[in-house]
Amino acid sequence: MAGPARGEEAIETTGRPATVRLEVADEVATITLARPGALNALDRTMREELLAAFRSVDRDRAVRAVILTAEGRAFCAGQDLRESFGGAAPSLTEEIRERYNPLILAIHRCSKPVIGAINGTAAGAGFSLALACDIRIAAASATLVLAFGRIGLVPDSGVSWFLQRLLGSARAAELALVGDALMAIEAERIGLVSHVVPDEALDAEARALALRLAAGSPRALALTKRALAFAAESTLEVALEYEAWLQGVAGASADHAEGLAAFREKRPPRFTGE
Ligand code: T3D
Repeated sequence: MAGPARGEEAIETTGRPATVRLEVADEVATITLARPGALNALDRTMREELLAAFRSVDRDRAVRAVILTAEGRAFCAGQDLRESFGGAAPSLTEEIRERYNPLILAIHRCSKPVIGAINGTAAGAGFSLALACDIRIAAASATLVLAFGRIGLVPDSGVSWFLQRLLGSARAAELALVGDALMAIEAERIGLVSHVVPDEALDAEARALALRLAAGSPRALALTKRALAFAAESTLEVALEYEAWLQGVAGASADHAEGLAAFREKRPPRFTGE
C-alpha cells in the first residue's frame, strides 16, 4: 500500500485497479468505496483496501476528520455474494473474524471523527460500515437494509451491538428480525442517521461538517471518542472517574491552553493537537 495520502491516491494491495480511493484535502480524508458496478459490494480486495485506508488515516497526523462514502447509486451492498460459497470452506466464522471484525474496529476506534456519508443503499455489512461511523448523514434516496436474514444469515459486523445502543432493544429487534428496508427519512426519524439531505447536497454537507470537526482540537476529539466508547460499557460512577482522568489529560494539553487564550482574546482557536 502507498504511504500517507496527499491529494488523491488509490489504495492498492494487489496490483488490480483499486476499489477504494483515499483523498486528503484541508485536513479532511475522504475514503470512497469505488466498485459502483457491483454496488460497492465488499470483496476480499476491497475489505483489505478499506482497512488499509482507515489504518493510514488513523496514523496520519495531518488528517483531522474522515468521511466514508461511495461512488454510484449504492453505499455498499455488503458481502460480495459472488465470492460467497455457502456451506463450503472457508468457514464464515473465520472469514468474519479475520476480514470483517478488524475493519469494523478500525472504523469505530479511529482516533479521528468519522462521518458516514450514505449516498445510496447500505445493505448487510454495508449497513454495518455505516453503523461503525460516528455520525451518519444520508442522501434522501438512500435506504438501509439488514439483508442478512434474506440469505439465511445473522446480522454480523457489529450490527447487534450498534443497533441496540443506537435504537434500544425493541426497535433493534424489529429491524434485525423483520429486516424491512428503511428509507433515509425514517432512519433519521428514529435516530439512526443525524441528517437527511438532498442527494446532490450530500458531499457538500458531509464536507462542511468534516471541516468543522477538523477545526477542533484533535486531542480533545480523540479523547471524547474514548469517553463515549468507555461510558457505553460502564456504570455512571466508573464513567465519571474515567471522564475526570481524561479531563486531566486534555487539561494539560497545549490545545487547552490555546482554547483558553483564544477565549480571552476573543478569536477563533488554532488547535495543533499538542
Ligand atoms: O459470506 C460471507 O462472507 C458472510 C458475510 C456476510 C456479510 C453480509 O454483508 S451478508 C449480506 C450480503 N448482502 C446482501 O445480501 C445484499 C444483496 N443485494 C440486495 O439485496 C440488493 O441488490 C440491494 C438491496 C443491495 C439493491 O437492490 P436493487 O434492486 O437496487 O439492485 P439489484 O438489481 O438487486 O442489484 C444490482 C446488481 O448488483 C445485480 O447484478 P446484475 O444482475 O445487474 O448483474 C446484483 O446481483 C448485484 N448485487 C447486489 N448486491 C450484491 C450484488 N452482487 C454481489 N454481491 C452483492 N451483495
